[in-house]
Amino acid sequence: MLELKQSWPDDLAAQYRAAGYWRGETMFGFLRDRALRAPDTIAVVGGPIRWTYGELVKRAEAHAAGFLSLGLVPGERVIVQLPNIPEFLSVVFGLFRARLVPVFALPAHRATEIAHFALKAEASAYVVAERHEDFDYRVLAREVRSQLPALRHVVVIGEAQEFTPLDALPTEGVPLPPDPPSSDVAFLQISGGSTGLSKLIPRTHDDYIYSFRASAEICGLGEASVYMAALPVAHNFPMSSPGIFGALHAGSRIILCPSPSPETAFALVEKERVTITGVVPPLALLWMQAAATTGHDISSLKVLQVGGAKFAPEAAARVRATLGCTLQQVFGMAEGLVNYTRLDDPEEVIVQTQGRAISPDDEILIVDDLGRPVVEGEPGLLLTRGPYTIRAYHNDAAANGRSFTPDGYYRTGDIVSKTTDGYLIVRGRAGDHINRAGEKISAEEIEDHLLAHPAVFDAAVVSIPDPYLGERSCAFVISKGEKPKTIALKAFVRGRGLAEFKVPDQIVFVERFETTAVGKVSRKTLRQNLREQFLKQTPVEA
Ligand code: AMP
Ligand code: DBH
Repeated sequence: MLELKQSWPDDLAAQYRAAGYWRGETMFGFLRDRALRAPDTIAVVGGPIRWTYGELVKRAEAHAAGFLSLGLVPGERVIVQLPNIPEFLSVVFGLFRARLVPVFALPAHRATEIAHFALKAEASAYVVAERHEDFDYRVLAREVRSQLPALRHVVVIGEAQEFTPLDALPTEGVPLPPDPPSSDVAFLQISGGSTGLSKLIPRTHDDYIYSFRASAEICGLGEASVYMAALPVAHNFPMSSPGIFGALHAGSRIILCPSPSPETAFALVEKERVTITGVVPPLALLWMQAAATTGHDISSLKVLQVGGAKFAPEAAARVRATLGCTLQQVFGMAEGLVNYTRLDDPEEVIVQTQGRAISPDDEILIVDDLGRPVVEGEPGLLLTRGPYTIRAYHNDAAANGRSFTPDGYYRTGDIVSKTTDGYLIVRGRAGDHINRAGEKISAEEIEDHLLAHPAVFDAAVVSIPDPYLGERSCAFVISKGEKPKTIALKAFVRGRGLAEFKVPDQIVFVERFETTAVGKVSRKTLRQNLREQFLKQTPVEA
């Protein structure tokens, strides 16, 4: 098994410790400390379940014993694919307690993605809930297991069929290991996959805890706060910005919302007196529209965070009037750097910018294509390093070569400009990914799947501005032989075992792709040309 590593140069690590960013806390340790101080405070509410901090820790310890009883040993990787249910927390903290390493998959991921994570992480176990939103995860688990016998255990919350029910695992009688060093990798987070398949992001206890502890402070979380997770909690935004982990660190109450539809979310805001939550821009638009006619009292909501994709200033300007709360823009990435507008920033900053970095030691470089710093205020490529931004992906030398500079900056791929106060404004991006309502899709990955179809000669996938999603995906396809039906081609991509959000929204058949005189054109230029031609012929509102 490949060792899990994430390290910073010694002098910087020493500096981050001296500055009090890295305090030696661990993922299980911070929760245990919280539970010792306030055992009877409610930690999490989901469906009919309400667990106190004390109960959550007890359940996590029981699961830790259960996982180890399967013969898993500390350091082994466990894919966790769970929806917004309280067991997400008890299982994940149980894994932390057992020094097993969660790999966070989203409920939307399907066989191709799960198999990729399992292979790259060399996972030996997979935890799912029996079903969620009409999808049976046991069917998915069966498919993945048949491809990957190394995935020895499937643990199911609910009716397990041939797999292992979480409930049937022993809850004691297995010795638990001592706490890990806080510089250890605690888990693997998933990148949105801007080129090719998603990459695995090793985050340490030290760096991740710093990011969500500081985030909780920026967001004003305390024991009286009620944080609602409306997006899938495995995603880095609702997990850590400040998310469920930041909320637990601050001793707040977490409400797990099963679906972000305004009806479901507003009902929970009213019932649980939610004070803060986070959504992606398309949901923010829906919520603002629904607020006008809702019968629910959402006046407890003080902060609406919006992030994952660019929030248009015109929409941002309407948040306060429609929802009666403060907008906080969040521009972050699972690789590290997170920027926030501050709650007391002037309205203009809140509306016009994507915020400023968490840490005074976040280094922000904005450069041109040749790597030279741009003139202050001008747009350029964002490079960053700092106390919670990774230096390397797991098990992916090619991506590491592309994504990090020799002096350790992460190349975000985002094009930003910076105000004189250090606030970032996202202008676009360099890479060829589609940011579909905050879900990142790699053009290359989808092109590969289209090319697997016998009637597809060539394919290029581009982003098209979409008034609702921000961007949608459009596949330009040259067919060979008989032209397949659009619907059949979409079904084919879906049938390859991909998350639904990756199925092209639109397919346009073309006769050929333009090439230069020598008949050569880079994929990047090709995608750009196709997008421009398409937009010229079919103007769309952005
Ligand atoms: P990932 O690396 O998969 O976690 O995706 C992070 C990417 O999402 C960033 O690099 C941005 O491209 C995009 N993103 C996140 N938040 C925002 C935001 N508030 N505005 C614009 N883009 C965003
Ligand atoms: O899009 C993201 O990945 C993201 C957005 C907001 C993120 O990782 C985060 C905040 O932490």
